Amino acid sequence: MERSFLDLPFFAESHRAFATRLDVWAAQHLGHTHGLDVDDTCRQLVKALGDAGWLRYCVPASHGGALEKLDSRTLCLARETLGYYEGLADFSFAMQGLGSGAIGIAGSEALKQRYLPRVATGQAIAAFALSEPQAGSDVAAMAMTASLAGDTYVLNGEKTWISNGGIADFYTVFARTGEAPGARSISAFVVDANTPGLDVVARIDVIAPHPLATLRFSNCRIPVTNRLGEAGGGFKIAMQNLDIFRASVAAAALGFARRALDEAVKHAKSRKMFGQTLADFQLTQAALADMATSIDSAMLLTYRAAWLRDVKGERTTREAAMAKMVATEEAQKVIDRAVQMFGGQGVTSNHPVEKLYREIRALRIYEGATEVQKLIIARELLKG
Ligand code: COS
Repeated sequence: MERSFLDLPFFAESHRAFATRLDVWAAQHLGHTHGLDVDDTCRQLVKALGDAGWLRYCVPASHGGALEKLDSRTLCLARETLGYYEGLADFSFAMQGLGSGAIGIAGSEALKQRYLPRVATGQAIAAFALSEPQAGSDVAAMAMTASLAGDTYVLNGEKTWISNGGIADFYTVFARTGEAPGARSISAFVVDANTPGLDVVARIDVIAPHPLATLRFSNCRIPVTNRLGEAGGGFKIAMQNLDIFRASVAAAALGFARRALDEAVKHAKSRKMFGQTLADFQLTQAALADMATSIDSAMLLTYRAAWLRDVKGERTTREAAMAKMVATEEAQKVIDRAVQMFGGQGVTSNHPVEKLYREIRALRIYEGATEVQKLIIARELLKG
């Protein structure tokens, strides 16, 4: 994978070493799960990523992680590299982080001890259950309730579009506890997948298959101690978690786009037509130049957001939103151009660029659609 960008001052030596080690590992170990269904593929990938120690970057060192706290640049480098080699490897890595992030942010010591070390080794699969049928972009509109009854909370409602739904060992769940209207009455919880009253009621097939499901909670009882942080503090926890992982979605898009460009360059240099190679045509050169420039601009936004968070310790809501929007939108264009360059091969099922074409689409929607990122950027701008 192209790695000259690692010379930029955004990175420390440890990042360069990490990216190089992961690149070598990914080139050797990914892409060997053909023929398995999507659930088994993801289970195997979580195990492989856990055994090799990569999932330790998803949790803090105090609870089995590799670094003192989550490092945004490392998460981005991991997703970019894994995305380059295998979309589901990136997905499995990212969900361990997103699914356990709220525990790291606000969980009690007991919850951190119970879940995070197992996330770091791949022994437990994590999931983040925020969206509902009537509350996707508008998180504060969620309807699911958690009512206090003695020393338990009783959960009722539905969550949908839940990644790892069906294979997760536990879910970070957000529900309304009723302290105040809107965003201020949402609380966060950890719910084990085998808790009575929690059912996976539908699996959802999507353009690039991955484990995705609708969950139903019917009088599902969990101990009060499974709440993360204060009652009513769940919305902020969700947003803080998304602030970290949104920049990493940008990085995954970057990995997909880099792969598409590499495939396109290889093809352009070897494909003969009209007595020359595809790369000899100025139209091809113009396309490749646009693709490379899009990738570099997305890369700069992505690692700016990551660097700001790691080094300055600032809230990076605006920068992460810009990175996510630009990187996913540009990656879609880069990949589309690669498909076009490959002609008929480009739309053949399971051709590398055809797979990327399907993989990238959801990234413009999940963890805040492009339109939501625009709202977030404009809000931050106007509030100054
Ligand atoms: N970090 C910390 N706190 C934050 C925050 C952040 N990034 N974003 C918002 N908050 C706080 C606000 O400061 C506000 O606090 P106060 O009540 O103390 O003032 C509170 O949370 C409510 O914020 P806001 O009024 O901005 O909430 P809205 O309901 O208007 O929603 C958006 C804002 C659109 C940004 C939010 O709903 C969102 O991100 N939606 C997309 C969700 C998403 O990514 N879904 C995909 C699910 S995961 S695949």
